[in-house]
Amino acid sequence: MLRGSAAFGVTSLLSAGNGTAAISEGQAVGRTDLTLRVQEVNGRPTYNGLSPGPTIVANPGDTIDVHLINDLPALHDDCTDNHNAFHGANTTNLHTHGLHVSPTTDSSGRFDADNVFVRVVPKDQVVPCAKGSGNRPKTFRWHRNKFRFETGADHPSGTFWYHARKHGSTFQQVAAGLSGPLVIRDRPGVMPNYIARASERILMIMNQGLVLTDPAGGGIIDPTITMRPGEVQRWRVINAQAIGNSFAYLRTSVTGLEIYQIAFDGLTLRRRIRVDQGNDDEPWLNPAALAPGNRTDFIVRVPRDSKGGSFSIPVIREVREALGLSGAIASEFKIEVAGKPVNSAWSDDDALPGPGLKPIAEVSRFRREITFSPQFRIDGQAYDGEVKHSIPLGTKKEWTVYNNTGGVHAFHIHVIPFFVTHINGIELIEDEPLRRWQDTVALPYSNDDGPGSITFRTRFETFTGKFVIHCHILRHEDLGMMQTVEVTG
Ligand SMILES: [Cu+2]
Repeated sequence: MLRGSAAFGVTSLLSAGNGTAAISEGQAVGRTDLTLRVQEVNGRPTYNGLSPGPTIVANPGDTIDVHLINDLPALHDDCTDNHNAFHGANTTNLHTHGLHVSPTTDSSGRFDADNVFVRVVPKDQVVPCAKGSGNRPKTFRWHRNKFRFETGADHPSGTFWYHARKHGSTFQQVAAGLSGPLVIRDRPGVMPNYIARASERILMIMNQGLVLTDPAGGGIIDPTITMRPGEVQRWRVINAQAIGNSFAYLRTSVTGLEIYQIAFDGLTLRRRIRVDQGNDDEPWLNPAALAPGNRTDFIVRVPRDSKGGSFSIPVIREVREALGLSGAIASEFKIEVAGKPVNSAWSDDDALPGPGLKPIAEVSRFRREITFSPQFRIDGQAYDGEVKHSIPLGTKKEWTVYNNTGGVHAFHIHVIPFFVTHINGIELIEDEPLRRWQDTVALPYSNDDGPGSITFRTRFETFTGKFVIHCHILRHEDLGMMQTVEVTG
């Protein structure tokens, strides 16, 4: 089922395909060398004429080369006195969200890696501020740029994504659809058989709706997925929304389907979690809820004796209910069970291999606190480009991030995941599903008891250089809710 309108346009950007992503282990359809041409179609930016962009698939240890070409028209609007206002609307770049890769250059120093400060401007863009205004002229690239992302052999397997991430235009460009899936394949033999053999679907929750992505780019909005009795599918779900309180829930109030969560933010869990269909809690207390930027993988099974039928899974796309607002924005995700039964592999064993990351023991000597504060500031200050956290390479840290505002925010740190241990000061016990690795986390808002908070542990290793922490409600980031971190070697 297709739905299209001039405003959203994804249907007109559709490419051929059935949405089946052949990315299970050992299937060699990965693209680790690709060109992304940023082109305007029907007044909005796309990757190669499509939105979302093509799925990037790599194995752990692969190098991903992306040739980014900016074919948007020149606007000459990069220079501004206030860089925490929207500016450089057609200037873009590329961020590999969740990958543990260099935040500066590749190992040869020749190519940019996940460097968020790079700005790829349109071909004939005039950038007068590039001349000695303190506006980092070295970070501008004209018309095209080659990014090289080198993953390590020990890089976690899982569901990541890429998106435009140029401060001042991030919100507009991601909201318009400049994003795409990025999958690091499972190592052969690591995942249980029933997951390794499941057919896969990648779903992106975008401002345009719920999109069943096509591996070549584009997709189907608010799709119908067909499953046969006995079939097992893996759904990789990415919350790529950029609007206000765009926390997403799959309200899996579906009888006749078994749905388990097997990974969060690309990192495999240590045991699968049956999705609690009755969990209406705020997003920070619901393991299957996704803040903007989060991903989760589900393994879904139709019982073999299912008589078939149509199911509809509402996807609540905003946290408005939790905030006491009415009129939730929802998408419909339809499942059609039909056809001859199949004998898909299955297991009743809940054990999973885990993320392959070393646990971090108590790090009480290295505590740090930051506060998301009103007017889109952190610690009372709007983003100013100065290093706020200088951290020696190899350091372990425990951070508490407070939210001293009445609204929700989403804390994200580039290039390294973190392990959440406390919510609102309450320690999460060992088997609590919310005690887990992630790279983006919903920050509870303040109430009469004081500010909301999240506490996590992380280690700053492998890479030196500057990168950022920021709110992943991207409009907040553009308006200044960001700080620079530098890992020094
Ligand atoms: Cu925010």
